[in-house]
Amino acid sequence: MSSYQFNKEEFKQEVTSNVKNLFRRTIAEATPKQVFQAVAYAVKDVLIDEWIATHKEYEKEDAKTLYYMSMEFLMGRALGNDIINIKARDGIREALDELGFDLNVIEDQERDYALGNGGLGRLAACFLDSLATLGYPAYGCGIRYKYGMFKQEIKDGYQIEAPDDWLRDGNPFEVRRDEYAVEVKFGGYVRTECDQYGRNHFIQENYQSVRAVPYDLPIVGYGNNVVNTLMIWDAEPINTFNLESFDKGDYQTAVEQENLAKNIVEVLYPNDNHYAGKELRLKQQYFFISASVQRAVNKFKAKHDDIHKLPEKVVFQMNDTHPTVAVPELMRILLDEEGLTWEEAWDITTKTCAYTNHTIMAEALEKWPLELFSRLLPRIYQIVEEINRRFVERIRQTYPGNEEKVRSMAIIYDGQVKMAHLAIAGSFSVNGVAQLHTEILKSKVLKDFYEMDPWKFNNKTNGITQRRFLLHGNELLANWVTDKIGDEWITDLPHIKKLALYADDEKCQQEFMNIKYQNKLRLARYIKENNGIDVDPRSIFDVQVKRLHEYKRQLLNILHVMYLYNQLKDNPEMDMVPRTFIFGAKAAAGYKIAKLTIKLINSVADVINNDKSIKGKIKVVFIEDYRVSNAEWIFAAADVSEQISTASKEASGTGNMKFMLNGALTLGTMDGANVEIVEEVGKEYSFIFGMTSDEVIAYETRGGYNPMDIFNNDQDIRRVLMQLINGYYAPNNTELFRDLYNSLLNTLSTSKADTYFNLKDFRSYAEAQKRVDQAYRDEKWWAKAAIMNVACSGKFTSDRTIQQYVDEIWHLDKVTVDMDE
Ligand code: GL7
Repeated sequence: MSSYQFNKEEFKQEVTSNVKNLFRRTIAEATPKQVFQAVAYAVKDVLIDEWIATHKEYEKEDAKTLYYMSMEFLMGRALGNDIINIKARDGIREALDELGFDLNVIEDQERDYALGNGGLGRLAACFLDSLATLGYPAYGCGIRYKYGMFKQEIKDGYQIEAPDDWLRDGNPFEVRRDEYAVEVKFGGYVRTECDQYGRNHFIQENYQSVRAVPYDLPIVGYGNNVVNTLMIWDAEPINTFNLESFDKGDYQTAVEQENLAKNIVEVLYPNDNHYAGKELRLKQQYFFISASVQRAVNKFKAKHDDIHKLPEKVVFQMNDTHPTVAVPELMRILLDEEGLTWEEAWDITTKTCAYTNHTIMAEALEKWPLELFSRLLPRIYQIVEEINRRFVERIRQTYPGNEEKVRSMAIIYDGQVKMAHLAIAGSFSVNGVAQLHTEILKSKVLKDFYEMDPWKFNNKTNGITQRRFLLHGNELLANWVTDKIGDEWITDLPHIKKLALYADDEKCQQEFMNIKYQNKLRLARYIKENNGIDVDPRSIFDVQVKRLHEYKRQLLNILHVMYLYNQLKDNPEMDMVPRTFIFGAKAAAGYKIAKLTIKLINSVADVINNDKSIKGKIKVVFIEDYRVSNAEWIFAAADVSEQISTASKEASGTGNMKFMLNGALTLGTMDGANVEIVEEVGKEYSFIFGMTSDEVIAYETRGGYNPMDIFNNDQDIRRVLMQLINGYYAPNNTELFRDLYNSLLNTLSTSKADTYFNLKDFRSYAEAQKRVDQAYRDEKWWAKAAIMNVACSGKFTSDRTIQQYVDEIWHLDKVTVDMDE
């Protein structure tokens, strides 16, 4: 298989001529942003041929295709990743050098594609990278939001949200595919018509509709000429507004349709792990699902006559419950447009759809009010009612006389459509995202479903792509690894195990620690530029970066910082390794307690960073606008990876894996994939603390615990808590952090006090933090432990995850693309 041959002179010429054509400038006059655009178009020029060749090959092989349906794809930047994957990074760097530009600066001009909130969206992006690299036919199906995840600014310690106008300068990589536009209908009513053969036809009338137009983005495999597609849908008015309709009196309808189209794709909902029940959100879901399912069926029918064979060629993976309307939408097409019987349609649908559960947080469960659901999607609602009727019938047959089962499992109940139940009923596979998470699903959250259909349930532990999070994000370490053990790890991460041979070698340890130091310098410069704070690259970089959520317990982390600071104030000579506590997190715009936690972190930072008496032993930094592009630098620079969620709450976590791959040691609870990380690297090279998930769940069934006992008996904790309400960190407003204090200690109701066990786990956490401090003093041990973390990260590549999905769920055909043909 020959792959792309980079030609430096040609490339320089193309960039120069792109600058000229796009901006009427010579290369010497071009701004870095203009050069970025010019380079992007030059790279696209290469990709396009491989993209076409890949799809020719899929056609020729008539390969089974995955449609990965997701409301979110948190892609980050494309250019740097793409040029790595076409193996042209060194060449392009040299070419740009010769033109007088620095590749890093050029890459920095690209905006992140932030079409996602956090882990769930980033997982989808890693999966696309692995699918292309492994050569599997796959489409990502999503929404082309006009505004992605908001940009976070910190003003006076508070989070301010600014719109993410990511498309302002256009997107050089996208291709608009007008020829594949389809219509999506909302509202109105369904009229039933009986034909001459006595068959019912269902006709939606008086509806509003939009035109869905797909934009394709290339997803480049690593060194294999495969380019897959992320297809994101834009909405347009079905008829451009015209005076004629005004005359006809349809003015109102025309305006409404125009607004509908404009609103649907306007913005990504910034909620992570939280269901808000907004009508527009349901519109977004049906919009992109209907469009994607129509496209998939049309594509299948263009090549095949027998719709019954759909499951042999097509599989839909639903990324959480957000795309669940795919089940009734496929049913609608099979029943109403293909004229199949219910039994035939259901058989095909349940062989085509599969569902991944990503959370057990009750507040994240999607339950749409019937009124809203039936008004917006009248035909879909009829179908869901029939699915429910048959499903309940089956429950009653399986468990005669047990109405409790109906209550807990029905799809429609209590005036709501329960999307998780619909997803399970309509799927042939239901998977969790880490061993512990899947066990909790089977034994607790989805127990009844598991007992009725155990064969559906399976685990697929999440993974991450080492191409972005080591090869791109940490070039120094990547080169070092390749020097030691060769470059197989790039496409076969378990190879990295060979590094274990070097873990005891003192020279290697020094080299490793020196690379870590260089990465810490790079992050320190970033922090200085963006936050104006000086941090000591010789201090321990202790990092918690992820969405802000109570269950993730950033509060526990900052309470511990406050405790440590108290100790230092009491005893300025206290012997401790200097520590930089680094935070990065966005809070959902409406999540008050999360936003207050950000303010607290910044207030604590202000006090501590300006206190000369502690001689810089502690620094606290809140990195503004945490996102994929700066995350790559942060992982590279971390010594300690904070993974401190309340056990049982974090389904998997994937940041934990990115830290490990970059040689940070995990300070964490036995939650999510932390359990498997510890299993791989060993407890001796991690810092584990806190209650187990069984203990947490046992307390929860008993209605919680009483944090006042701790408050009364532990004076260090009491002191920290009092500092939340005595103005220690907010001299002008002693009430500022009252809500945080109350969330921990609510004296009116213990069941609402400290629901995430911050205080319960505090001592155990502080003790683990002490072990970190002790361990870091032994530089050789630390280097060895860090190298062992890298060496044991092989399991956590998304290549492994994808291969398991393929082997056990999707059964896709692998394809090779040869550019010589
Ligand atoms: C999440 C989980 O919270 C997270 O633990 C997991 O790693 C991720 C991907 O499986 O999915 N579930 C969820 O609703 N969000 C997540 O990030 C938003």
